[in-house]
Amino acid sequence: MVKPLIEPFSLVLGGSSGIKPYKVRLERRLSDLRGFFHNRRLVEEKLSRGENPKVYEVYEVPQEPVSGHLSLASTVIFPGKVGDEYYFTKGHFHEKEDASEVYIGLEGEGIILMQNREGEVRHLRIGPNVVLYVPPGFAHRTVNVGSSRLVFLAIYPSDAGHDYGSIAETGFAKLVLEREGRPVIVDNPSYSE
Ligand code: S6P
Ligand code: ZN
Repeated sequence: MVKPLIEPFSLVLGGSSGIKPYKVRLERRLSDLRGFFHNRRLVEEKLSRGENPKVYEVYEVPQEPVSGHLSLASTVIFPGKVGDEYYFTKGHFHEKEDASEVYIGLEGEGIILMQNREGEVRHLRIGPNVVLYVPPGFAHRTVNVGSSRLVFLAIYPSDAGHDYGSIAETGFAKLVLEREGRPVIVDNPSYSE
């Protein structure tokens, strides 16, 4: 029999980090998202005034990047906008093309944008008690469209890998903007295939 690499464990959902205990904490500030928001001039103006707000945090329980294991991570996206564009995560493809992912909404209101390599976009709502499946081949970005924190749990193959470069280069084909107090999904004029 193969000796298991790790012992079974459990986590508790909730609290400021979304899961507890966690192993790794990451934070992404506006300066880490330079070039991601559609109004780049506004981002540079804010940064030059010394404004560098925290946009999101990730709390991870990673496993060894080998086939068969699942990693867990909660994400907390703070409420906020750059101009009319809601705060979001960078977004990524999984390097392993057949790696899917499950998201479970814990707090707040969000929209997940999903885009395949052909540039086709899908979107779904996430919030408490929503379980959402991101199929293989779709890059995914989460957008906080509410006025409070958006918190969700992600479960994904620990050998999925993260390709941030493709999205950093092309952007998503759609933007999520506020119009009259509500989120709308519009074409991204600067999307390049
Ligand atoms: C990992 C999963 C999430 C994100 C997190 C932050 O596969 O999709 O845990 O890593 O929401 O987003 P990003 O795009 O900065 O990794
Ligand atoms: Zn992912």
